[in-house]
Amino acid sequence: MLIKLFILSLACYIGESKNRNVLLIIADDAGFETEVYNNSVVHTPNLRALAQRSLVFSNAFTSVSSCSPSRSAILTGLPQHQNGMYGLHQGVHHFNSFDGVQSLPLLLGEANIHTGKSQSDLFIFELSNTHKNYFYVIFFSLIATGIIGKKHVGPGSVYPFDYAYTEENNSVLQVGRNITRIKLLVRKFFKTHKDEAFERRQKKEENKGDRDSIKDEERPFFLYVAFHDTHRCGHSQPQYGAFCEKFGNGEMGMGRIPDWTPEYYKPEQVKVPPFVPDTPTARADLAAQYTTVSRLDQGIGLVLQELRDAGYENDTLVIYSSDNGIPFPNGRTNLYHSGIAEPMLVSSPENRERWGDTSQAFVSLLDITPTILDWFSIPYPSYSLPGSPTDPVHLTGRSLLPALVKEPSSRHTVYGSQSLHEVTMYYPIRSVHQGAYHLLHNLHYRMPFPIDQDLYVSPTFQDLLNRTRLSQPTHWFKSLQQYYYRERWELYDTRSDPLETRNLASDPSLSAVLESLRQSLQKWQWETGDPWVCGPDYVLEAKLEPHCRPLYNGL
Ligand SMILES: *[C@@H]1O[C@H](CO)[C@@H](O)[C@H](O)[C@H]1NC(C)=O
Ligand SMILES: *[C@@H]1O[C@H](CO)[C@@H](O)[C@H](O)[C@H]1NC(C)=O
Ligand SMILES: *[C@@H]1O[C@H](CO)[C@@H](O)[C@H](O)[C@H]1NC(C)=O
Ligand SMILES: *[C@@H]1O[C@H](CO)[C@@H](O)[C@H](O)[C@H]1NC(C)=O
Ligand SMILES: *[C@@H]1O[C@H](CO)[C@@H](O)[C@H](O)[C@H]1NC(C)=O
Ligand SMILES: [Ca+2]
Repeated sequence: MLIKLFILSLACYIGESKNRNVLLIIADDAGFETEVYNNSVVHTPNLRALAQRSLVFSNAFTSVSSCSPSRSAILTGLPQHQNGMYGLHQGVHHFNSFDGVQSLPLLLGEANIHTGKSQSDLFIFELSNTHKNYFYVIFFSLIATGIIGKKHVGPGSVYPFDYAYTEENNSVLQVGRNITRIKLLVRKFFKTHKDEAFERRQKKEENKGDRDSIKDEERPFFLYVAFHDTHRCGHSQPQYGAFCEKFGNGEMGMGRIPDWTPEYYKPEQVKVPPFVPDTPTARADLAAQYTTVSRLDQGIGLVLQELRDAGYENDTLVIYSSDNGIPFPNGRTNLYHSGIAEPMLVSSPENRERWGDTSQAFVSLLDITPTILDWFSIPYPSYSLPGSPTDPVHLTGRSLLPALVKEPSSRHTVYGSQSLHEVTMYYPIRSVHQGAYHLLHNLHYRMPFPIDQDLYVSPTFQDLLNRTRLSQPTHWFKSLQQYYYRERWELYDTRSDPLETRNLASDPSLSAVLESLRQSLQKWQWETGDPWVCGPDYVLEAKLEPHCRPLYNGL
């Protein structure tokens, strides 16, 4: 009886069923230098067009301001201290996520739960769930996964993709910045996808004379396009300019990217973010960054055109964001607002009611994995990691899909966790941003804040060093000394002090705010199995009941 009812409901549902796919676009070190975020200088018509079909988040934050840790957090929903990717993955130091981590591509590849699509799938169904008023069919079909561009996470077994063109087997300039090549790789992904569906249909026809359309045989897909723009280039390929802005521009020795029309900006034109020194050198640096933004924007246009041409526009959730803050002082590698605030566009063809709106909700890149699982109706994973069998892993992020329908009333808090960037750059910070208040805990605040190689050689930072050394005006909002040596606790009122210049941690009138933020931060650290939860004045004794024991070290 139950089964009969189920089949009946399912039959109704099938009538309007369709595939659901995901296109996740992540830029590298990109910020708010776009029309979408009201920068009136830089031209980004393609991002603007995407924003018109998206909900635009103005309070989106990464949990960590470093490439691999952020990408691992995007793809697992777990902060770096929980998934194990403490620092940069590439090169000899090869930080990796723990072997037992269940990443998004792993979960999607193994997913055997999917909304019913065609009756031919019913031969192995089971009644599974009545979540969201839909009936679900279990059938043993996988979601096709693809990655094009910068991967920068490992090990391979934790982040498996069916289709992969990344720095692991290609030049990162080609798969991450050559937008013609990226366009062709996206086209190839869709073609491979359709060819596979065609083969499936042929097999079925041989067996059963089924008359489904090709589309009905298609698996859903998750395609991750990870641009290497707008990352700096001066440290690795200085011949192409500070931001690789000359790569492929058609000038002598630069090669050509046929689909890219470079846009050039004058240093006088750029909008200098308030946390960057306003000097001629920094302005020239930003003008180069803007040119690279034009390649990113045109690349996004090409990728979206491929999606449209392949007929997936109305079936595909598109998410655009970036992994960390822009590569300028106070930006990337910092958990200050300037290091963690990210652009974030979410475009759902099924939820058009808020297209073009701006949301003030506090959202985290830790929400991306829960959002994509929700879109595919796959339950959030529940498992234990070998190192901490008593601390079951559960996602602390939440799906963004409800926000696409209605502005959420309960999203005021995001958390941050940074441990390293390069292997030498140990500087653990934990943070919580709740409403107006932003609290940062610099665990080893007596050490100088470390500087990465890529930023170090940048014109802006070299200029800052020179000016400091020569006692010239830096035109920066803080001194290098202040930048290197921080207080243990930093508390900012970001509404009255968006640049985070006045530390209110010792303000007695805010002691209750400070205490409440410290407690929610601690709670999140325990919940996410943070090994740093007791530092620097206590030691974590993890045996039996984990707890913090005092060191009496004067902190
Ligand atoms: C850009 O400015 C407009 C007009 O002031 C405003 O409505 C919109 O929310 C801003 N967009 C973002 C993303 O801040
Ligand atoms: C990269 O890996 C993909 C498989 O994911 C393969 O098809 C492609 O040929 C490889 N490219 C190179 C240059 O080895
Ligand atoms: C970019 O890729 C296209 C297509 O593969 C190629 O023809 C072109 O030479 C590449 N450009 C550069 C600068 O490598
Ligand atoms: C997508 O949906 C819109 C609005 O419903 C429709 O106008 C358009 O033709 C659809 N595109 C495709 C490719 O189905
Ligand atoms: C900084 O000073 C050094 C040494 O005088 C000089 O070679 C370099 O060009 C300067 N860099 C910038 C960006 O001003
Ligand atoms: Ca990055």
